[in-house]
Formats: sequence, C-alpha cells, structure tokens
Amino acid sequence: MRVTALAGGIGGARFLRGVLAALPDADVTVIGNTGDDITLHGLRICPDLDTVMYTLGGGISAERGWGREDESFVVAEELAAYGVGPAWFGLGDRDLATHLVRTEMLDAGYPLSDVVRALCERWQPGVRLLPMTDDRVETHVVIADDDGQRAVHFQEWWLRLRAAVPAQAIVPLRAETAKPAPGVLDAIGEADVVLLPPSNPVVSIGTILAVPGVRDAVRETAAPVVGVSPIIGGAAVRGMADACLTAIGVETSAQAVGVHYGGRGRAAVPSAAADAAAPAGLLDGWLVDTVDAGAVVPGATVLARPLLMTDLAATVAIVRSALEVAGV
Ligand code: FO1
Repeated sequence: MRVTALAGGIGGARFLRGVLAALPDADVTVIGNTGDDITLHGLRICPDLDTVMYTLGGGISAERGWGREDESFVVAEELAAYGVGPAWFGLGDRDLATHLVRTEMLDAGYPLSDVVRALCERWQPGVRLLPMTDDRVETHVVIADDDGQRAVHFQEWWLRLRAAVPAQAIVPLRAETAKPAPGVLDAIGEADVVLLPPSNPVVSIGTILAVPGVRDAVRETAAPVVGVSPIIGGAAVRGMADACLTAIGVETSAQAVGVHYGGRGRAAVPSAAADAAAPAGLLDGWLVDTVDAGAVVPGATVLARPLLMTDLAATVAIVRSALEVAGV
C-alpha cells in the first residue's frame, strides 16, 4: 500500500510512528513542512524535517519531542557567553552537526531534497521524506506590540513570544512562487491513501498546502483523503494551534478545523453540476475524538474515536481508524 502523509513537527512525527507500526509493509512518503525553517549563525535549520527524521530514525529526544537524545548545549552556552543569541532557540551540539551538513550541501548547490535524502541515509526513518518544496519558504508572523507593528520569524513568535502576542497575520513568505519538490505531486496523485496527521492545521499542513499545486493535487487525487483532528474538546492537544487558528479566524474545535480543510463531497454520480456544487474541500474522512462526536463536516465522513496518542498502541489504533474511514 502506498501511503502519503503531509506532516509538520512533533504531532505529525508521533502519528507517523503509528503509521509505520500499523502498516509495516507500506511504502510511506512524508511531505514535510519547511515553513518553520530558519537560518541562525549562518546555518540552515529545518525543524519539522529534522523532527520527522529523528523521531522515525530513533534519534529524537523523547523528553522534548524535538532535537536529539543525549543532547548537550555547550556551543549554545559558549555563544551566550559571547552575548550572541538568540537564546530562545535551543541549539544542541549533536543537532548542530545536522545543520552543518545541511548548510554545507546547500552551499555546494544541492537542492534541499538531496540534502534530506543524504541525511536520511544515516537515520533510515523508514519513510521517503520529501520537503514540500526545494525553494525557500519561511513563515513569518505580523504582530503589534510596544515596539509597533512588525513581522517576526515564526520561531521567534512560537518560542520567544510563546504565541502569546496575537498574530495579525501568519504569512508563508514566498510560498506563492515556490514549486513542489520533486516527487511531491506524484506522491499525492499515486497514493492509495493520503493522510493529514494531527499537525498544526495552519503553520504545518496549511503551509504545505500553500505551495502551488499541492492543494489541487490533494483535491483531485483518486486516493481517499483522511485527516485527524489536532483539536480535542476545544483545545489543542499540544503546541499552540489555537493561537494559529484564531489568527485565521477559525474556531478552535474539531468540527471547525474539519470544515476549514473542507469535505471533498465526491458526488455519487460524477456530473458537471455535482462537481460545480461539490465543496472545494480536501477530506473524504475526518477523525475526531469521542468528546467531539457529533461533529459535522459537509462532504466528509466523520468518525469519532479516542485521539490521544498516549503511546504507540493508541497511535496505531488511530491510524487503523483512519484507514477504516478511508475504506482501505
Ligand atoms: N522547540 C522549543 O519549544 N524550544 C526550542 O528551543 C526548540 C529548539 C529547536 C531546535 C531544533 C529543532 O529542530 C526544533 C526545535 N524546537 C524547539 C521545535 C520547533 O520550534 C518546533 O518543532 C517547530 O518549529 C514548530 O512545530
């Protein structure tokens, strides 16, 4: 079975561990978000790609959910001793090696896809990990505070400001001219099932969908498309997805996020009229937690099942439910 998943960081990576455990023989392609990427100290850092690679490759810090296991922060301490920040972005010593290799390859002219492939040679994540694009797309956030209205990098808003300052706009810079990385559109079009894990629907899944061609590929794929709500009982399971949803005027609820993605509403009898009427959505199926049973997403089948990924077995059960509603 060919499975394609659009994934962000920690929540997406945890879900993917369940996909690999539930479908050990599947060919899994992960299209990773690169809008969180940032350049610090001259190094290109790709948090969501690294989180998927480390989590599935066995190098992730279980405690943090990001960065490396058995990590130290000596270089970061030395930088701080020089008064060189930013202190709000934890750069681990082992993690730095990944950024050095990536930056060296990018500077030598390799596209990000080749860099990801090379890094995954070591980590063997068990999936084909593709960046959403090889072009530079960075999510910046427009805020207004005592220093006036300005845009800050997503990481600063997320880590230094803890998303506590309302985002007036969340902008995936240069997404409009980005091209899907090699293999991305085919991975969506040729899949047997497409999954939207419980990643941040705005800055992770939303950013991937902002790359021209990706949203249409999901809308038009013959594969069933099933999403998993990152919101349970009106609250984000982890991270601050609620702050992002508020920024785009979407209520923090499982139903509202499902409606935001939209049902695909495949007409029983394809017809021009039906197509014209069909919602311009992405989803055939939408998993919500049992506390959100009763959620309605026009054009999609909603299934209520426990969605807390408390351990691998729970995550496997969620994946199985996604496959059940996908009918695969
Ligand atoms: N998340 C934090 O909460 N604090 C950090 O200091 C931090 C550093 C960091 C370094 C490398 C990396 O790959 C990820 C890192 N993250 C950190 C997570 C990152 O900010 C988020 O995973 C995403 O960008 C948002 O999903």
